[in-house]
Amino acid sequence: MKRGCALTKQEVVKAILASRPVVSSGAGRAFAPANIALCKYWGKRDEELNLPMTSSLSVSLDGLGTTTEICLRGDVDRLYLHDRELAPDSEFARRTSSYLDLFRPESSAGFEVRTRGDIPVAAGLASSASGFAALILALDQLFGWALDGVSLSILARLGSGSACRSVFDGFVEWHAGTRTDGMDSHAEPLNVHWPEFRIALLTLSDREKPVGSRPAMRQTKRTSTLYTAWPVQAAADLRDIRAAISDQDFERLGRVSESNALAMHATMLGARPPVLYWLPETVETLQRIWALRGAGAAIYATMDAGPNVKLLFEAKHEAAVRDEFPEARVVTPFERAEEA
Ligand code: 2P0
Repeated sequence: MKRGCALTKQEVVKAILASRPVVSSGAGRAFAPANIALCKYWGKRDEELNLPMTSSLSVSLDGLGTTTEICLRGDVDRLYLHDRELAPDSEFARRTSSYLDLFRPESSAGFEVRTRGDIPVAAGLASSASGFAALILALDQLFGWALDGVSLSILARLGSGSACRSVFDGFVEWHAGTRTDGMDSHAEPLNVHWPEFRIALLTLSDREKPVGSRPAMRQTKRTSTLYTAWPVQAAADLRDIRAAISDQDFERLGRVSESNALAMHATMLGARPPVLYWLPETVETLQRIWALRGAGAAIYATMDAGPNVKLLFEAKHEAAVRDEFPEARVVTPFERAEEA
């Protein structure tokens, strides 16, 4: 892809860390939440820097996410997931090490990284979002950079686009930005609390998906004529969702979020060859949700790059959701705000 005068990842890191200390405080430890997009990120304008075609808006899952500890040790990276060392040639280790390359004080320095997550990966929650967000927050502590949220969000994006949203809690908007260096492409928290807001995670299949979201996005953008409609739709949906959040108008929020997810999947179906993440159970679940809605309960669905379904609803319908979907994991994104 022609990138004009865009920067490399390393140049972005250098620009952000220009005046920061390079001293290790011994260790860094941080938690970052998973996030679910209500207005989706689908398609990039720059694949090197993970710059999106459109802005997106998510809600972070309070308490569900990744915790990472990091220190400098030895001359090779050692990565542990739930205390089990990962093979250096595993996909996770290779991706993490190539991200860590951006931050080594010397090229011979190795990191020891210990990661644990309570993310139901099988439920289709991207662990890369909370993973790279926790990693950059832990690096910030390790090196004592004391970076602001915008800088941390930009650096998290270099690991995985959606990770830039997981640097913050609650509702979070990722501004697509227009600059080729991506310095205006970062997330921002909306600072709205909605204690009654609920998300339920439904695992319909834990089989590995046939195609990862990264190649799927690329294929959709390059070959789907339906994708040409996506930026206009996403911009309109974002405005609607922002307004619905500000008015705490749940039905509008649910209606637009569900349509936005379905439109994203429609762009994938238009790709050649098509990308289809849905299973028969996905359709069946949507129809069960629509039946609940037909009976008067404001329960909506959203789906990401996988067959599983996330339900959006308010506290007053939690009993109905638990009744219909006893296997669902119900998350209260604003729990802490509720306690405060
Ligand atoms: C989202 N997804 O907004 C959308 C909806 C999947 C479907 O962000 O290539 O893992 O690392 O920037 O962030 C998944 O994309 O992709 C994603 P990269 P990422 O949540």
